[in-house]
Amino acid sequence: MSESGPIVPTVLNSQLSAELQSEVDFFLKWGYLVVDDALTEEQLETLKIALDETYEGVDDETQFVGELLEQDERFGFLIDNPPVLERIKAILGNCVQLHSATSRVTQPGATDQNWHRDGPWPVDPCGTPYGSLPGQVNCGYFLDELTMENGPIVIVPGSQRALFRPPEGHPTFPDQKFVLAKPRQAVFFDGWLYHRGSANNSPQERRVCLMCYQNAWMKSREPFNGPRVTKLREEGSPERKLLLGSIGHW
Ligand SMILES: O=C(O)CCC(=O)C(=O)O
Ligand SMILES: [Fe+2]
Repeated sequence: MSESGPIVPTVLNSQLSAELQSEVDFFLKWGYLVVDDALTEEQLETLKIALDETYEGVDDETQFVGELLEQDERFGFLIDNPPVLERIKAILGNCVQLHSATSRVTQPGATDQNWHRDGPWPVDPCGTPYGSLPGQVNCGYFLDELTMENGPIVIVPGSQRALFRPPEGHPTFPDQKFVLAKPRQAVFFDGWLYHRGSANNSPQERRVCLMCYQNAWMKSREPFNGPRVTKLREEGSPERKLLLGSIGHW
């Protein structure tokens, strides 16, 4: 039975606790945030097993699987995982939807990714004359402890507001930061933050699930129209419906 209620929230910005407000301030300034206790031990184990099974049928060269929610029902809780969604809404407001739900398994020997931004939209720190900035926050659940060997995600804190694109390749930035995330943490990064996964020089795979959120008026990359997601949306709470794109057009 689905809960009833309006799908579009009636309030955009909720009152934040002082602690949450300071996390939002940090994110706005630096373009990233490490969230502790984003997963329980049990959830972490479940995700590892579900992800390994998802990749069993996938050819070794393929490091990326999209439409993660269609792959296995055990990924479903990530849609509105409370420690993450609470902070996403604190940053983006309550009217949010998923842009994509993906995973990447970086194989031993994989080389450095190039610097990139996830968001294709042109960015200006002042927004438009009207004021609005598009908001996209990617949330990475790194299932294996990130070390300098297995290829941490590298970011350039503050680069989300740079008026120019990142350089080609993966040259060193003086202020770059290797984020050595632990398995139960989640790493938020702004869609316009310069980032890249670094080379995996360890003998083990390095696994990540990426849940990407954005303002509900933005276009999503994934269709969210497969059988599993359709059922999750139909049976889900109003908030889940919104997150899974039930507002097809405005
Ligand atoms: O693997 C990573 O650490 C980052 C992946 C990434 O940036 C992407 O898939 O767009
Ligand atoms: Fe990326």
